[in-house]
Amino acid sequence: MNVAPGLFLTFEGIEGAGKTSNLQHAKDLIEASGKSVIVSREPGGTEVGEKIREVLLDPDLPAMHSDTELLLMFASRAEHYQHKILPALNDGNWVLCDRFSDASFAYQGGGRHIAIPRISALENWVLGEFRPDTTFLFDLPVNLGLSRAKARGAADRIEQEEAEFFEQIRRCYLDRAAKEPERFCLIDASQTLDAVRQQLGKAIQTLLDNSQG
Ligand code: T5A
Repeated sequence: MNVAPGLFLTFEGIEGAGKTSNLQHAKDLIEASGKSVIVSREPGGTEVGEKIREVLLDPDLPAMHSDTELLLMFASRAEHYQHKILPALNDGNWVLCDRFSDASFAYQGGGRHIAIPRISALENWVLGEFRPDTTFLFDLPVNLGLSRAKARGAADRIEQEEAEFFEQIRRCYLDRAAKEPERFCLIDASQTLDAVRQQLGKAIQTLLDNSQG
């Protein structure tokens, strides 16, 4: 639950789903309504968090234990939440974040098979009861997402995993969306960029209408 005056919106999905491509569009729409917007990302978003991100995504590092990976994600998140997200929301900004804790449940839970209660315990430790107001889940078949990500450039450490890893992540995201339909907004990311933007634009307009009413 977010009790600050600004809204916290997160963008989730498998690799190549189009989150980054659509964040700027969402920012433009919200700013056009007169609101102030901060865009950020995870892992990362702060000076310390970006250093942690470098370690997490470095393709030249030897295999990392799944607990190490999870703890580094939450170390980055603790810094991000305390030093950037919360102050920005308390100042009335809307914060748009490229991935947040749902990614830990999907990747380290669904993908790496860490027990969900262990991830929930970390989430409660780092965030208390704070959760995103709305989570846009960009959903598309794994092969399409991976081919888009591959066409864009060299794979990072996590992108080097097999397709089945990402199938499990996609299933975990969809399960979470089904369990929390009031928070999740499902976007069909297999469509053209214009069509995806239209879906996102409608959902953002609803949020803007509700925030003014
Ligand atoms: N991670 C993260 C965890 O494991 N646990 C966690 O708790 C957290 C927070 C982050 C990695 O860390 C993992 C997940 C990730 O593996 P990242 O670089 O931030 O690494 O990875 P992604 O967020 O997955 O970034 P990607 O760039 O791969 O995916 P996007 O942002 O969804 O995709 P985008 O917008 O960059 O688009 C990819 C390509 O597709 C094209 C774009 O032009 C671009 O070239 N594209 C489209 N083409 C056709 N039609 C469309 N509709 C298109 N949309 C985009």
